[in-house]
Amino acid sequence: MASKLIKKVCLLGDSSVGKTSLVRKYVYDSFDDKYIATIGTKTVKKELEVEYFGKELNLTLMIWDILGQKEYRKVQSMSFQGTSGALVVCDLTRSETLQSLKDYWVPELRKVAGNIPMIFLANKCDLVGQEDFDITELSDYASEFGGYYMPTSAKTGENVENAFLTLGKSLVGGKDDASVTVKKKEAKLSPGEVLDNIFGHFVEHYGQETDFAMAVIRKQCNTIGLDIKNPSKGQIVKLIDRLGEVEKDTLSPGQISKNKVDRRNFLLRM
Ligand code: G3D
Ligand code: MG
Repeated sequence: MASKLIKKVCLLGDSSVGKTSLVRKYVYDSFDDKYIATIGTKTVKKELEVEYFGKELNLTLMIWDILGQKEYRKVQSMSFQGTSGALVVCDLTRSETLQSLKDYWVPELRKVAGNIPMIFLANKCDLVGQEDFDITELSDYASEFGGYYMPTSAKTGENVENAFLTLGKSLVGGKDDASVTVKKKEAKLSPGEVLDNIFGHFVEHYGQETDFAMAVIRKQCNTIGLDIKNPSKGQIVKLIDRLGEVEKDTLSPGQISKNKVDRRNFLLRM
């Protein structure tokens, strides 16, 4: 069953960079959610599915569209409270909006919300030929904070969904309550049960006869020196890596990395 998680995120940046347009494009093009009445800022809700260690996670974003006018400092910093992540938006056609992120928005956000995931957006990328700065200036700045940046257009939709999804993923990828929520849902596994699950998973996905697949597993366990009755965590990690190596002959890179995630997920339950 999918775990549920609710996170608050903010859009911030100068007036007219396109924050409200980005939210509209994202929320109303896909789903017909309605605005929820709030004080001072607009909030919309959007549900998305993200994968976390091979598990489906139902993530609800509470999206706060914050007033861009700098006179509203109090409202802004109140709005930042409790936010888990942010889309930090500038307008590619106005370089002063990038400068504002550096001078005002990012420092203000971090003062209140601390070191949270941020995705940096250079909006209005559809206005080709009207750029006022190069996107590498944004990527240089973003690299100080984890490096996520992308050109977006609320008009054409370019990267709009991607921006929110990337933010969503970064919220569950970190060391926060997501891992706790996921793990709590499932019963603990003994080391033997973890191995049992990993073996079964390998046999199921290897695409060879069961006895042949089991022989492969035996060989890898022997090489590692893994004792079936009393495996250590480190040995299981090694086994997962080695099985991934073996699969290179028969499976696609995508499938191999998915398998690894599934198998590590068993280990997480130990
Ligand atoms: P804000 O919420 O950050 O203040 P808005 O910004 O979403 O209100 O957008 C400000 C103006 O920029 C709007 O124009 C909007 O249509 C335009 N805009 C927003 N995003 C884009 C984009 O990606 N491309 C282009 N070409 N225009 C965009 P108006 O004229 O209504 O003020
Ligand atoms: Mg707005």
